[in-house]
Amino acid sequence: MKFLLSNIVTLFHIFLLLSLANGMEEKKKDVYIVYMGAAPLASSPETLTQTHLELLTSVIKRQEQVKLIHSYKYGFSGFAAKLSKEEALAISQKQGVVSVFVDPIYQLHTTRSWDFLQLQNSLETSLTPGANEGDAGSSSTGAEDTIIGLLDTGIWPESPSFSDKGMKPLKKRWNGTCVKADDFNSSNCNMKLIGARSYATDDSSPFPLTSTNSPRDEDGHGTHTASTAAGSAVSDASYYGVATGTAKGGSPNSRIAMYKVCGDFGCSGSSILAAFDDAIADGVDVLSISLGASAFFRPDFNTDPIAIGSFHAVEKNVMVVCSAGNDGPSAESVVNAAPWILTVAATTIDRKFESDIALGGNNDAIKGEAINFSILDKSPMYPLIYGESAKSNSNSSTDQSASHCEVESLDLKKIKGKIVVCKHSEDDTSKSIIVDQLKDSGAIGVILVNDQLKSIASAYLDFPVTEILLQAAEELFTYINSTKKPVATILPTIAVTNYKPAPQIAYFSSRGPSSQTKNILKPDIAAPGVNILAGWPLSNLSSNVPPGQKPSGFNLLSGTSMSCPHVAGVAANVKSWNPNWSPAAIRSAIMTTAILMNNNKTQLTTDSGSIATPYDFGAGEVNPTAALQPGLIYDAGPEDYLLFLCNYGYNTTTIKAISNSTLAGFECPKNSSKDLISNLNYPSIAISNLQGQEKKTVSRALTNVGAEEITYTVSVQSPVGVDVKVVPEKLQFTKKNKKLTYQVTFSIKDSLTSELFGWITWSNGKQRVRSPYVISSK
Ligand SMILES: *[C@@H]1O[C@H](CO)[C@@H](O)[C@H](O)[C@H]1NC(C)=O
Ligand SMILES: *[C@@H]1O[C@H](CO)[C@@H](O)[C@H](O)[C@H]1NC(C)=O
Ligand SMILES: *[C@@H]1O[C@H](CO)[C@@H](O)[C@H](O)[C@H]1NC(C)=O
Ligand SMILES: *[C@@H]1O[C@H](CO)[C@@H](O)[C@H](O)[C@H]1NC(C)=O
Ligand SMILES: *[C@@H]1O[C@H](CO)[C@@H](O)[C@H](O)[C@H]1NC(C)=O
Ligand SMILES: *[C@@H]1O[C@H](CO)[C@@H](O)[C@H](O)[C@H]1NC(C)=O
Ligand SMILES: *[C@@H]1O[C@H](CO)[C@@H](O)[C@H](O)[C@H]1NC(C)=O
Ligand SMILES: *[C@@H]1O[C@H](CO)[C@@H](O)[C@H](O)[C@H]1NC(C)=O
Ligand SMILES: *[C@@H]1O[C@H](CO)[C@@H](O)[C@H](O)[C@H]1NC(C)=O
Ligand SMILES: CC(=O)N[C@H]1CO[C@H](CO)[C@@H](O)[C@@H]1O
Repeated sequence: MKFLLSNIVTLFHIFLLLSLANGMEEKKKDVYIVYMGAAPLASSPETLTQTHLELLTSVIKRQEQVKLIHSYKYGFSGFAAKLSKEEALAISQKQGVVSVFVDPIYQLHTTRSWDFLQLQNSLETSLTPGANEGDAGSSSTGAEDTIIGLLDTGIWPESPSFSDKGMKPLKKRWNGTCVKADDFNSSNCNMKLIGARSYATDDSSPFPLTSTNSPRDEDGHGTHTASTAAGSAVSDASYYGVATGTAKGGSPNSRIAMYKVCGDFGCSGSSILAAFDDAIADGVDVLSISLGASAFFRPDFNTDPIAIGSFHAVEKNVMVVCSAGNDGPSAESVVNAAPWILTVAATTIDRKFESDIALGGNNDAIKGEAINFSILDKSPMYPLIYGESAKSNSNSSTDQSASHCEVESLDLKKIKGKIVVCKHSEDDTSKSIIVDQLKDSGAIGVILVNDQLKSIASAYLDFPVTEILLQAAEELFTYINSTKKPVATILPTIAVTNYKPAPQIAYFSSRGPSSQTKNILKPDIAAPGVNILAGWPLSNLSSNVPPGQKPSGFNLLSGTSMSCPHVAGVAANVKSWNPNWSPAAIRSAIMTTAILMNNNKTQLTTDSGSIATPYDFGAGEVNPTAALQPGLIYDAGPEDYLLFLCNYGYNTTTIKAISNSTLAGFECPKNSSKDLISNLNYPSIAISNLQGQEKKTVSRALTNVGAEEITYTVSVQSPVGVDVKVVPEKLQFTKKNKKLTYQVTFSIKDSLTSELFGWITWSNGKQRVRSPYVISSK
């Protein structure tokens, strides 16, 4: 975010030169990941590394230096090394090797990646938190012995969010450490921040990810997510006076361990795996991962570092919570969708940042959204001009380009000293570049007319800008057309709280179904991810500090990156109440207690106003308090996930290599099939490929985690066109029967033209255990 496009170009050129120089004598080598499945119980970490070296040596010809970039040896086995294509192929054929793949670069899930690439001073990522976020079950005490690990950009340890005031020493075993670097050492850690490691640099990587091998956060993202998950309460936090309130993490008593895997160029898969490997051995309880592959790069479960690392984490009882991605609202854009991961979508909160427009004449103010830090007078007002009316005579300039304020299309004399109105579409040059160019050309303010609703308020630090929707622009254009000398001003930003309706699904939040299988419903859950206020480095480097202000130490960001740590905080609280629960049990508690209604007491919608579905929000908006006492849970363990992999299409040989330390005698059932994926004991149900006149039955098992003897009764909410039968309709849990199964049969008369969604709810009169379902013909 802070690095400039020109830096990328420069570094890339240097790299090209270097590789050309080497290329003469040496074939092109890339960093590859060699994944070898579970770490054999019998091997020590040292012998495992020795095995990796031997394997590598066996394929490297000539007198080359043999070097492991990483050796994965605690949570699972494998390594990263520079290899030629031929060497990679040779290794992939060796015994015990599950997969070999080029080290991918993943991205942080703040705002859209194309925004990120278009560089921009990343004003677009900057924006805020909500009145109700951060309260995630934080009233619950406890959690002092729960450790949340984050794979991110590092941490700014001096942030007040990481103060350990009032905390007691950790009571359980912790193998983590705070690594030493030029600007970081163990004195930066305390009873809140108990671990910090860095992987984001490696000399042999073609793109060294950062210049120093320090866990210090030069970006801000990691400081933000860590403080959202488990930051201590900081009163009077604000973004330069906006959104003032107490900033506090979802689980303010939990401890934090940071694993820095991302640098300026993104987050390498080999670093991500190294972080998983250490986090498992260190003893974290919950991992919060706000990054992932883009929706267009579709790695399989055995070539996706996040799927691999999280499988072994979950196998060792570590809960893994991941962001769903910011590639929405297109269907099938969700990533991090393995069934052992809790996948989080993003919603708005009940706060908006309004910068309204006052027009000359007797017009009402037009509601705009943005955060500005500059001062325009309320009166007299400023001349107003539409970009199209300022079109230059140059023959490259069109009505279209001028109306969108492409600067070379404008007659700069005409915009000088005026507020310029510009249309803006998703594919245009980024907003911040257009705004910067207009500012440099002498405009005194900008009104952007967006063709799509964006729930994110952009912050413009030293220039008056506001954004409105196309529909709201009608009045503005009518005024401009009807007046010889139109005038306007942009009013001060106000934070409107109790905004209704909220939550809404954010436009950018990635949507289901998963491109990998339609028989698991993803995403799983939704949480606040728009304009979230949280901790930020106290440096000028990474934050956009308004002129004349000191770095505030807080920033407003948007993305599923921000929603993920909210849920990680809730997961940590659930875990601290129920230390023996499996990751699946914690997920079930969070999903079956989710909220489906907004603060206007109607069903959840997207931020464009349409009714939202489980492909947008999974089981609903996270309910931090109810998740602590779910009554019943859908449990699952490593065997269930192995069975999933059989049904998905992996063979017994591959699956044994992935996980034979858990289950020596595991065999895929002969009847394994994609249809049976729906039988995984998941807290939601997804059935695909259901044709007209057909029936499909799935089974589920519920475990009673509440009062000893209790009866639950089912109720089903179904759309027209589908018949749903649950057998039995009553589940009587006694002391002997803590776990009971039921079957659900779905049948349809006519083939469906689109997916249908419904709900299956078990209730004991007090508690409600609710699961969404989706059925589709394809
Ligand atoms: C799998 O089991 C075999 C024999 O039981 C053993 O030789 C091998 O090392 C194991 N592999 C892993 C990854 O645990
Ligand atoms: C750790 O860093 C602090 C401040 O940068 C410095 O004062 C201290 O001497 C360092 N401690 C060690 C053990 O290097
Ligand atoms: C910490 O390390 C010790 C010794 O290597 C090991 O026995 C223990 O299992 C580790 N703790 C965790 C939580 O992995
Ligand atoms: C129009 O474009 C042509 C080719 O780019 C250029 O030679 C010519 O000078 C331009 N005319 C004007 C009026 O700008
Ligand atoms: C204003 O005038 C422009 C042309 O100058 C026209 O395209 C637009 O439709 C008019 N808008 C309104 C609301 O009258
Ligand atoms: C709130 O709900 C009522 C009726 O249920 C509806 O008329 C109103 O428009 C809603 N308000 C918002 C802001 O959506
Ligand atoms: C940040 O910038 C201000 C003024 O531009 C300067 O006084 C201050 O020293 C800078 N702080 C850091 C940490 O660089
Ligand atoms: C299992 O699958 C792997 C990868 O697709 C393949 O290489 C291997 O030959 C298969 N093994 C058997 C026994 O089918
Ligand atoms: C598949 O086979 C297993 C035994 O390997 C059996 O328990 C299960 O009921 C079968 N499932 C179906 C749907 O036929
Ligand atoms: C954050 C904020 O609202 N900043 C400024 C926006 O502009 C008005 C004046 O137009 C200022 O009063 C605000 O402080």
